[in-house]
Amino acid sequence: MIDEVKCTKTDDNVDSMDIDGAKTWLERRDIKHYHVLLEDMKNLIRTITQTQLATDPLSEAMTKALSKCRQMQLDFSEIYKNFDEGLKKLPKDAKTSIQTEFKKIDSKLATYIQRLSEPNCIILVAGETSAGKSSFLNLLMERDVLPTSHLAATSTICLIHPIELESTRYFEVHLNGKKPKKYIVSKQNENEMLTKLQKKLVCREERYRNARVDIYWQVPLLDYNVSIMLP
Ligand SMILES: Nc1nc2c(ncn2[C@@H]2O[C@H](COP(=O)(O)OP(=O)(O)O)[C@@H](O)[C@H]2O)c(=O)[nH]1
Ligand SMILES: [Mg+2]
Repeated sequence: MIDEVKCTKTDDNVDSMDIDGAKTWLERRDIKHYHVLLEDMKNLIRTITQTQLATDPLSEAMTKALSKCRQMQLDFSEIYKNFDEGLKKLPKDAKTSIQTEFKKIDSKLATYIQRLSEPNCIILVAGETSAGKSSFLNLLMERDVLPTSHLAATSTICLIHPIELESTRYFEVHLNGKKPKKYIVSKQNENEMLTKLQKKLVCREERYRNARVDIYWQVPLLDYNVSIMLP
């Protein structure tokens, strides 16, 4: 079962990089080089990522935790499946009395089994105001994306979704009952867009009550099926 656990990034992303992708990857990390050939750039990227993975204890801890989380998901899924099978085999009257006692048990079991089969995992970052949550997440994103302050700063729920290294960064604002609005972040407008994003994250206007902002950004330490929630 452990073979199904896939929590670490592989070299696949580097293999499929084109020259622009490789250049962007190196530029974003401020890595100076004199390579002109794509293959040379890819080799440099492979060396950097492998060295980082091998020496980064945080990355190792994160991989272990995610792998454990996935294993627990699979174990729970197995328990629910066995329970569901067992329920089906019960004599009719016993089954009916269980269904009366635990309302909608069949559909609940089906929902849980379905949810547990999805590899997505949300990491909740919680702590007191000024504990350093936003600062920590900015470190993971390698950029001051979230506002930080000794006073209460982030007041809107944030969901950070790691994206591929060369993918375009963007954020989506979900206001109550409205179609989400998408803001694309490019190399040219990055500062301006981050200022806009931070304004939205600290906004205390009534229409921002229960708002959620989804941020699509590179998080080199995390796999793509993990999201971070900052309530
Ligand atoms: N000295 C120190 N200050 C920190 C550290 N992390 C965050 N801060 C500061 O503490 C304040 C609150 O941090 P912030 O990330 O906004 O906390 P949050 O409310 O939990 O999101 C900011 O002024 C940060 O600059 C840290 O590790 N050491
Ligand atoms: Mg904060």
